[in-house]
Amino acid sequence: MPYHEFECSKCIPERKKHAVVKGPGETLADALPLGYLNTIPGTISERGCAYCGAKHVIGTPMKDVIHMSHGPVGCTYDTWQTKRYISDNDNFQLKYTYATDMKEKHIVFGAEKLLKQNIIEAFKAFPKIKRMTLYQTCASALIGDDINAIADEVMEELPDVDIFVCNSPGFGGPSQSGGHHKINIAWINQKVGNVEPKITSDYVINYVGEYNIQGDQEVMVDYFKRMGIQVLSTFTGNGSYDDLRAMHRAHLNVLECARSAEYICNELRQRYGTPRLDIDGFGFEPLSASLRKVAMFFGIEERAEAIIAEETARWQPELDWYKERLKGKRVCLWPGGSKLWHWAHVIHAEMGVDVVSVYTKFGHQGDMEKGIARCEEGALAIDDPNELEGLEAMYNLKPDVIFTGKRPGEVAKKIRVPYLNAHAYHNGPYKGFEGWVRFARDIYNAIYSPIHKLAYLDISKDEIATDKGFETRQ
Ligand code: CFM
Repeated sequence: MPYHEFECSKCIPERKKHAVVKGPGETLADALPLGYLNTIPGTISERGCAYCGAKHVIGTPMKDVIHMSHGPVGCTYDTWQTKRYISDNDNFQLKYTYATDMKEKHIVFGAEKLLKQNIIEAFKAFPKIKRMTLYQTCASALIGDDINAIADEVMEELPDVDIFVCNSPGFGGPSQSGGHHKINIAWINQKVGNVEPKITSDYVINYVGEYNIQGDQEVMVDYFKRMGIQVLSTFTGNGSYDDLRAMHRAHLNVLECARSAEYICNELRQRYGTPRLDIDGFGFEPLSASLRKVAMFFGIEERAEAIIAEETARWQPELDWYKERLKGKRVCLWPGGSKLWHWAHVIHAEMGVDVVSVYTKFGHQGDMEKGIARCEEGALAIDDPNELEGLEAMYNLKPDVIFTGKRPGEVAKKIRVPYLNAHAYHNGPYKGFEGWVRFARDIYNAIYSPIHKLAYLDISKDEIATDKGFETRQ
């Protein structure tokens, strides 16, 4: 039986079908865990909500915009210290956080006036910024505040500003993935086609599903520019609001994270006939294949080959140095969504590590299928895990390192398992040839850092760490 039952979740029998072990020779059809369902009450899921997926993942990376949440101030918590989608606009989108700060009295009497006052105040405080995104939250959606009407009123009173309204309250889907979908569709419905861009090349793309985590977008855009390609917009990392209104004029949508942004690509294909090409910026081989595919579309293959040859010659020896030292290390690959399949096979092939477990917090079954197909036999695959399941898995699998987010990462440290931040990275960017070497270096440091010796120190026994292990203090 491929399903895996956690000891700690025996009291929640519905959880059983959310984890499987990839047995030898097993077909994927027998072994897919259930996915993208409502979280089972009582399991203390670690997912984000639909508002989080819309605002904190896709909306906020837009750089020249005031991002206003209409709701309690706590909804805006996820910002500077957890999100690292930097921009070349002095990180304006990360430095400032805006909320209308709804309180109980607004729930009773409504908060539309409060919202309008906040929008006008925010534009006054930053007179150079003329664009805003407005996010619905559970609190304002439940009382029925009409944020579209307020946005229209403000745009009439201040004709030089433009406001995008995102109706994706926290309860608008089983996880952040529901919010990805909603904001994709809202953007194309409200904004695409409103601006005509200046075309400067025969090769024009939108770079989609790329959020510039620690500079990923800038690395990739540099390759495209070296190939003579004009990147009309990036959806949305380091992206500009008005560039994204001109997405309809690209010749090709180059899609990086299919989990979060395939919806807008599919709509652009239907409405404007723009083809979609899925690529992968992680790992020498997938990245080289991706650059080749984009080049082949435009018939400029030799330009891609030149970049691949130059970058590989520069970085391959460093990657190999790390591969030598990381060979056979056991990894739990526990990101939120699509990174399980972006990374699963290539970290084994190019860095030598073995993937002993994959999980996804909100991925769909297709994501899990690709992830399981690419990880090692015997690996444990978990959908929407809770904290106790993560702990049990680490005790059983004894990984050398786990790649995950901050919250489960801190839990792992407590049981002395090193963790690497798969979401915001430690010392990124991780995309691009140099980025991939940075990733390998971070894994190496996570595993081999002498700091982990200190983690074994039991200060209640008055021990000290020495080169030979632990000794009682004299
Ligand atoms: Fe796509 Fe992302 Fe991811 Fe995602 Fe995310 Fe992220 Fe992630 Mo954190 S858009 S699915 S909702 S690659 S924020 S940049 S790292 S969980 S695996």
